[in-house]
Amino acid sequence: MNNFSSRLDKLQSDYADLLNRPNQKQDGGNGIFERYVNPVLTGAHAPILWRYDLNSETNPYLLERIGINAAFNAGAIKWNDKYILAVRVEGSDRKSFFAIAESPNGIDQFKFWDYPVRLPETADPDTNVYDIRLVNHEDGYVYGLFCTERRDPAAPLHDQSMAVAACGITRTKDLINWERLPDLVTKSPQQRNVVLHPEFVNGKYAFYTRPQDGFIDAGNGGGIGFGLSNSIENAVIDEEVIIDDKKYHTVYEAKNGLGPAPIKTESGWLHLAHGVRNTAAGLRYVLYMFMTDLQDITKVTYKPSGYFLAPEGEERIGDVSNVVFSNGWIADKDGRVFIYYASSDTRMHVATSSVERLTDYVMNTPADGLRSASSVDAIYSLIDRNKAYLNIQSVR
Ligand code: M1P
Repeated sequence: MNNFSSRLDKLQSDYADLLNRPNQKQDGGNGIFERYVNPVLTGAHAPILWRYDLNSETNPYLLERIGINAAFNAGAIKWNDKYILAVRVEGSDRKSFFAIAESPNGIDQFKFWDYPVRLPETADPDTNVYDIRLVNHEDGYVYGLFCTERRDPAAPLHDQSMAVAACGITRTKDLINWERLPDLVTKSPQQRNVVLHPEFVNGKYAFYTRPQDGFIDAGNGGGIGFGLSNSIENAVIDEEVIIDDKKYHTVYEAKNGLGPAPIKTESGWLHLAHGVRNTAAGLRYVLYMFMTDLQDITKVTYKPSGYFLAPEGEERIGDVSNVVFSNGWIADKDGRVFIYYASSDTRMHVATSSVERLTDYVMNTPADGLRSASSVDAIYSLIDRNKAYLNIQSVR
């Protein structure tokens, strides 16, 4: 066996082992959700066909020709009984693109489809696209709203990092052929983390937005906004209101952004979002949850204090460390919820819960009192209720 064929055998068997690796629930946890031992997708899950020229004449050393750096920030949808992720795949050239991966059970055996998504461009080509949110809208299309990034035309020559982020819109009926619509127009100079609400609101398309002044620094923006558009083919939001603002000394002090489209429950719309605060070690991204009213979807009815899920263990380390980010979850008909989240802009994980448990968490966790004394009050109140219930005598 020459070196080419032995390398190819090893490559193929390692790849098969990775794809077939079973995933198990981690022990312990807080009861609100379960984490899993292995990430569900990494850059190494990218098919060999994408990365290697497998012709021994044109690639006698079987060198990798196209490097894949990471697989993260995936949109999610249940489709033909399969758990589908629209993954942000990032090449070693730093460009992101979308690729569909599917699993029969939502927790392991995720496999990329043969080809990544060929996303049509607008007249103003995207430099980079990422963080797609898939929404099964009541108009019959599956929409993908994503961030499209282009160099800031006002950037001076010496600054090659200034960029403008906007919301790109694409739609499909088969997850294979994607129609590109014009980018969302709002009054904000930058938009990221834009999400389409799955239902019409007053006969209009409803968007959750995240207006921001700068590409990284949210400036006066940074909260989760909301706006309506008459059309999706030429989506324009004239009036944007903030429904969940960034706030001093919380886990969403610097900025926040909605994750996937909300899940409808009997008690309200369940939302998953990310909050960002600044630390001496850089930005820290965590996930948090809240609920909005079924009639007035701009009204936050419940909001637990603090984070729902924060980076732990290996999740804390990656290309952009100390980050968890989610733009995809799937609520199954039986009430199970699969929360897909990425860690440190590097890999994808799943956490499982249920609509019932998440609703209980959101409605019964104390809200943030915004002061240390209120946090202590909340603990006192819980201890006192426990002592009364368990009939334990007080010793202070
Ligand atoms: O690097 C962390 C995240 O930063 C951005 O999110 P936000 O706009 O909320 O700051 C995005 O680039 C996201 O993709 C990335 O995971």
